[in-house]
Amino acid sequence: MEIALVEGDITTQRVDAIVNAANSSLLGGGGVDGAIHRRGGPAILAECRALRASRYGRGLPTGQAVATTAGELPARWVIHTVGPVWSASEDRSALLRDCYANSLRVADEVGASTVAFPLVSAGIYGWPVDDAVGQALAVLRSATSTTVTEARLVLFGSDTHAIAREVFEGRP
Ligand code: AR6
Repeated sequence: MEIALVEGDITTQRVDAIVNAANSSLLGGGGVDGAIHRRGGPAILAECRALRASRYGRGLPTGQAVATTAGELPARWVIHTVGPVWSASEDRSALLRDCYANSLRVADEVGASTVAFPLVSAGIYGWPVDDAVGQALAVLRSATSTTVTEARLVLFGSDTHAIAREVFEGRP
């Protein structure tokens, strides 16, 4: 699997699936979640509501992932995952890695070969950007049993992109 780092807006990526940093409600929010629902149109929310009415009556648990249509976006699927809120006193990094591992598994299930990821938890949920990149890369670099051929980490803004590149290249 090729791992690419790009600076940009995930909603414009031409890939099979984009990952959404959602919340358990699956009913939208700010950040990348807000952008995806805004630009993807009402079909995404309609499927999210259906998921809440069926499989996820109590919401999507942190670390899990589920796919819906991508509505009017260039991608075919949105894979919604729920990152953990950053905590300085508790190590929640296993849950953050679960987000990437479970999103890859769902990509395999729907047959998505190219997948774009945002930096899950590194916005409103407060995760330090450098560590969020490290957790993402730990999963993506060790993914062996996936049919995904390209995992694209989409960094929003030049500062975030610069930090991600340093982590990617192993610079201190
Ligand atoms: N494309 C790519 N990355 C983006 C975009 C975009 N269009 N917009 C923001 N980012 P966040 P979280 C970056 O806050 O921390 C929502 O309200 C952003 O700069 O979107 O997991 C949900 O409903 C940051 O680097 O997600 C939840 O309630 C990264 O995406 C909560 O926020 C993640 O920031 C989830 O918080």
